[in-house]
Amino acid sequence: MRTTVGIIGAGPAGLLLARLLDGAGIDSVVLESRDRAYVERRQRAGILEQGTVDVLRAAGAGERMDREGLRHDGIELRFDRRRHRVDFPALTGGRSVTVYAQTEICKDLIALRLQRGGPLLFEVEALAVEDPTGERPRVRFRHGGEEDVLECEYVVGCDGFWGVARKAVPAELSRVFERTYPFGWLGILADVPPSHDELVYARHARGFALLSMRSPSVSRLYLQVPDGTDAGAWDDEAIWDELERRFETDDDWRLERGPITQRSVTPMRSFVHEPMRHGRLFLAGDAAHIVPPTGAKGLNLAVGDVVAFARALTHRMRTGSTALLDAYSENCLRRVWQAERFSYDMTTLLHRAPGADPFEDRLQAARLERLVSSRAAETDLAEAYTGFPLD
Ligand code: RFL
Ligand code: PHB
Repeated sequence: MRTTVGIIGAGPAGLLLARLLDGAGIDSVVLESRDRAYVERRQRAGILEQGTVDVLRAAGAGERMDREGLRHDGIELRFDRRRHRVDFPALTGGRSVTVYAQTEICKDLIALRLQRGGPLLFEVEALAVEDPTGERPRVRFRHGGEEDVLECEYVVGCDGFWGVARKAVPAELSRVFERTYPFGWLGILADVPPSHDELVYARHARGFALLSMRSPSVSRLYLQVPDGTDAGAWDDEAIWDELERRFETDDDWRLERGPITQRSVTPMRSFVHEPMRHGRLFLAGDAAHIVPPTGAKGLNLAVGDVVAFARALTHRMRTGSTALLDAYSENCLRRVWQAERFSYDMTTLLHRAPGADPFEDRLQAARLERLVSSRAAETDLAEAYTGFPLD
């Protein structure tokens, strides 16, 4: 098999990249180790920055998002039983975010790709990227017990944190920057209308909680839990009781309960691999960087990376210049580190670290107080949350 761009992974990064290359008349092959149903069901992100929405629309993948996505003009910060709304358009000159689940983006992009005849190959596991610095890098893969090779001009590793692409960068050229956090998120999906019309980020002495949603009838909620928590260890009523405690306010706000249809625990980490390019191998999305989900940035960063790669390769095809491909890593990392900073700030602002001492508690309270009393501080949050421009 041969192609111009070999794409490993059919998450949002790989699927959108294939779509963008299609639009530019550049052929690609997408290899995905899981089956289609799995990829379409994997519950993850929910918040799209304005720039991500614009990219999906321009790629012709925005039709259902425009119909079913929910525009959100703010979030609520909740602490000490108080509620504070951050008004995005007022603080950013009109920017907002959209709630549209990652599962739905993947479904839309998969349908579009298959409609055009693919190639998008499920249950094909990439084993290694070979000769990434040569003229013809290869992806060795396995399908149905048989091994084969995909010959490419470029390989883009969109294979997430646990993928193989990153391993093709020699250790002596790799630099890894990392933080793990001593807690995770227990996430649930519940068949109940969201108890608030915008997201609620709550800091509580018992730990962080987040109220989000997937649609007007489906809620998505998260609880900070100790590292290593087993999702099955909590019964449904215990989850609702704990959510209720952490969202408590002094007014008559109430948390509605409903049947829990899915639950899982996510560990939290910050991770950046530099550089994001090695020869003709490019890393994009979670394959190159992870942010803790508190800032809702992971999916949006993945989109930024593949937009940058598609532009750079189109530029190379049209002009012969490799300038943008050469600048790929540096350009992406600038945006990545801003998202790392913001996600770290949000995480340390709102979570209760086990063993946090009273000094840290007071500092957290002071940071929150500052946020709700200074327009400058609030603007900083609103700008980062709604996203920095893609260029
Ligand atoms: P993905 O989605 O992990 O996709 C990688 C794909 O590669 C496949 N794969 C392979 N295929 C072939 N051969 C191999 N050897 C392979 N190894 C792996 C995998 O099966 C998979 O299909 O990475 P991608 O495309 O970079 O997308 C990144 C996003 O998924 C991720 O950043 C976000 O989900 C993060 N995230 C959020 N991001 C946001 O922007 N907004 C949010 O609100 C948000 N909430 C979240 C999140 C992530 C969460 N979890 C579970 C980590 C909430 C949570 C709870
Ligand atoms: C989600 O809806 O899954 C979600 C929303 C906001 C976050 C993280 C996750 O910060």
